[in-house]
Amino acid sequence: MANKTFKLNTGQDIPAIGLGTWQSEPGKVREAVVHALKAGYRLIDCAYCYGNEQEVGQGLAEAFAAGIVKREEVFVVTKVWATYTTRCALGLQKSLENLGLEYVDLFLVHWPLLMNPEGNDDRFPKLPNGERDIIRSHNHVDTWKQMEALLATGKTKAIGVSNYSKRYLEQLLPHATVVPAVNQIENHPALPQQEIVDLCKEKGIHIMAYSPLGSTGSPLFTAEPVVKIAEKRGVKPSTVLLSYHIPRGSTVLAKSVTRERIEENLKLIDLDADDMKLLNDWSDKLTREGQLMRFVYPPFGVDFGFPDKS
Ligand code: 1BO
Repeated sequence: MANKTFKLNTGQDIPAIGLGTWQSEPGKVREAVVHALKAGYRLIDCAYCYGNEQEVGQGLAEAFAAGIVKREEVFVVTKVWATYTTRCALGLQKSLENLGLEYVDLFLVHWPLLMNPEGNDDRFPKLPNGERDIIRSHNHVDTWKQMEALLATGKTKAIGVSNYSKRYLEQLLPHATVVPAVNQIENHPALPQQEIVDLCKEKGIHIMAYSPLGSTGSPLFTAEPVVKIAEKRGVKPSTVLLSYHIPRGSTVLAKSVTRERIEENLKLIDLDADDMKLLNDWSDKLTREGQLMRFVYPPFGVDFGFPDKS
């Protein structure tokens, strides 16, 4: 299962599981990347906004030098941050320099959002009055046109989006010459995002699921259907939550800097139809009752058109 891949609309194979690096503690990311590659991960997900691309790059360089893996065997994903959505080529260049790479395999628009467009490397700029600097009215289709132009540079093999709701995708797709290869979204049984997942499936856009376990101390680990399946299958609740994405045809991102957990997370299992029904029934119940759980809030109170208002 660790070797399972899906096919992108570009023809590239994308691993079913990847190492997430969002909120990975500085000083631990390099070793986590090396260990993950040793353990068998072949996808590393990063972003300019996470502030740790340089460490990821150090881990990759170390793994290449040690012969653990070759560059072409690793699927590297990064994202253009909101401060570069009007300057995508520059955003990509900065990420490549941080990572020490010639190209990435997939470059995503991190959020359909624009901040401080003429600014420097400040990832979270503030206005003189202390409020966050946000420009909410930018044209995200223009951003996509810049992303499309990047393909010809060879500095990314594929392009995609992240945190795009159905509404944003519906705005984008009529203008897209290149259909996004991926939409990376928060996704787990308590936030199935079915409307987005269904539209992406119809349009050939692959889903990458982030925060599949929720947050620290997440109620997902103790949720009845998750525990029931974990007990029946003799695995940890985290294994059930990560494995949930595979029958859905999605790639799942597992974040950890702990050796044991990095290895544990790789042990995906084949959930059967009964297991999936239990999880899907739970999703439906939470949806009906308005109890969906979103652990990653769309930033800065901007309405991104997600159907749940959590
Ligand atoms: C705010 C970052 C969400 C995951 O990429």
